[in-house]
Amino acid sequence: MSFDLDTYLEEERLRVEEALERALFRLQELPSVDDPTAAALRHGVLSGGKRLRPVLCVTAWRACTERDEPPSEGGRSVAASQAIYDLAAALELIHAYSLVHDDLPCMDDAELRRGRPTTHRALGEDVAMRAGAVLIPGAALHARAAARTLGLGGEAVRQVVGILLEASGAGGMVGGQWLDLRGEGRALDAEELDGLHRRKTGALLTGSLLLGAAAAEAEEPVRDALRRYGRAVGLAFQVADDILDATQDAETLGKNPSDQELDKSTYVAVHGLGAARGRAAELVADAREALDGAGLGAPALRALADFVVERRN
Ligand code: GRG
Repeated sequence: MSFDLDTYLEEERLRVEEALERALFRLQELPSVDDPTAAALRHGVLSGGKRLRPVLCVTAWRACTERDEPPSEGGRSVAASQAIYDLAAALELIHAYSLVHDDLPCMDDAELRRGRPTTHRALGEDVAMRAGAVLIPGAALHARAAARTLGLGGEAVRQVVGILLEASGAGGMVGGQWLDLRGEGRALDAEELDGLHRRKTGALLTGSLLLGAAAAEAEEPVRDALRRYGRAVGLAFQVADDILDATQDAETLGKNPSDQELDKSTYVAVHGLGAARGRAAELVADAREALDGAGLGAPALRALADFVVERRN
């Protein structure tokens, strides 16, 4: 029987949205509710998006704990059944900050994100800067609290926070963004392009899988398989992003400017459209092999790997 990914994504997204509301409620203890920073937090975090990173996290957790259905609240406390979504939401807080800062005039100077004005265009540059900064420690603290509510011990809690921060730090997303900015206006070779995107996009996507595995206290071989799956899907995601950027308009994508306008090297520019499509397919096959090798049926993870390269935005 084929996996119904549309229904799965819709149900999971709803749970993630609820978790993000809970996360913002806590974060907004800092700026008073009538401060524009609170509005910027809501604008940056609750403005749509596929919620892929939290969905990957919860799906990996479920694959490791062999729960096929979304966790029901029967038999477990409400707090415990929500906690895996709270943990997963921390990834989206980091992702949201990265988009808010990426769009700033000192970076990509974007006007449109997820079909709406970017946070700084809507609420001001200083406010967007502040909201992004609040999200970074906020995400780490939120992850720690969720891991404790899940009942994880001290070592597992430390792992969870470490995974989140390593994925988003200089060896991961921030380092990748720096390489990206440094590469603007220069033709990168294939190796540089892979290195940049393994950090900029791949690290947080891989971290999403590892976070789910750490929350499930999975064995090392399973974590290795999910790491390989994450590395493959993370790169496939970026190849697909470049294909979409080259073939779709700003209205369909809900964002501008395009990579071409920013004079960025892309998989399409470096390899050509056909070879980029071939690379994406190879990476998805590698992701599936990783699951096979660890004996993980994980139909949702398999369907998500296909979704990453077949998506429309
Ligand atoms: C100080 C150098 C420095 C960096 C700060 C700004 C920043 C940190 C990092 C930017 C990282 C970045 C923008 C990565 C892009 C990742 C990406 C492909 C975003 C689009 O992700 P989707 O398609 O978006 O999942 P939705 O809208 O669905 O959430």
